[in-house]
Amino acid sequence: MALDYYASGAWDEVTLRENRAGFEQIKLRPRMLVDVSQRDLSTQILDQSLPIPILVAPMAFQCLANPEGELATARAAAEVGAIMVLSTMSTKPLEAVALAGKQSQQKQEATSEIKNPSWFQLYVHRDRTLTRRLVERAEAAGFSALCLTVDAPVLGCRERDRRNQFTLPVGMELANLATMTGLEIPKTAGESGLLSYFAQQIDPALTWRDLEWLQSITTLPVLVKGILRGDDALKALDHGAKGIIVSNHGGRQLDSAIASIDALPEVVAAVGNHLPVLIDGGIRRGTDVLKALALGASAVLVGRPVLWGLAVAGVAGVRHVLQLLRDELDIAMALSGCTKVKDIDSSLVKIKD
Ligand code: HOC
Repeated sequence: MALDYYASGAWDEVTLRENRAGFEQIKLRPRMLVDVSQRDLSTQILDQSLPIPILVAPMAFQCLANPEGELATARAAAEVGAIMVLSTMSTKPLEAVALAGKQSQQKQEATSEIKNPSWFQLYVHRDRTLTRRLVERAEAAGFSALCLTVDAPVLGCRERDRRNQFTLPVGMELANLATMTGLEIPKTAGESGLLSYFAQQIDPALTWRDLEWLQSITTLPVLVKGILRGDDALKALDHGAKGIIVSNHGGRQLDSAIASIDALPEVVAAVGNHLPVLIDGGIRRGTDVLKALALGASAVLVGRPVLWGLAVAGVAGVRHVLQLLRDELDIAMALSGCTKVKDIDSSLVKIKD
């Protein structure tokens, strides 16, 4: 049940596969005879210095992979210098996750430039008081940005979850919400317990005005996650977004939605001069990170590989996955003639017709 929940996409999982296929169709055009003996993978986003242009994507219910759940991911991410985006639907409380990240970061001299190693992903509840309270808690706990998910007015239909009648095992809860609402994912769901919980709690009436509202109740920058079109990116900019995350929710929402990497150029063309544009969906290798940066992304978010690392070996597993990606990006940059992230430009890629 847990593996199916993490691995699955919506309906026929076309978008899930396309996210990978999109990257595979992009070929690299490396530059030769550049002195690449010194390389620097650091970058800047929203006035934050990042040692690597790789973040951990928000993923729900990480205790399904390891008893330490989000605490382990936060520790490993901070050790490697990757910002972790914590899901509203975490199985450890946001305050504890923020603390775990900070404590781990304080031990790491190399990554001490990150002001705060965690961002918070937000679903907006029908009850706005609840959302406001969550935002206040995230701010108080020291999260340094909010990512508003906009591609889930309703939950996508993941048939594997329905077949499994997905629910959280006894003893595991929505750690940020259960204490505030007393509500849990139904333990005896007819289909997927997620579907019923989501339909009951998350507001399908969200509009661009709510983005303005959200930005008005917080001092944190709000990034909009789930954008696949240039015109939507422009609307996000007009309504106060401080960044865009190009995403189709890992293929878990609208099946047949365009692959994230295929949507990236249009979004970058629309707002790339004004806002940082990040991307998730299908990033499995350092060369994928290079391709995304070449097409104008400021950074990438990695999801499922982190969960696989977490499931195999907890903190060590997540650290290993992030280090692999970092080292692969380093090698890919060297082999492409790039010494720093700013050297990675669109001339490095060729998209097959
Ligand atoms: C209880 C509601 O974004 C996913 C996540 C979390 C969904 C919310 C579940 O599974 O895609």
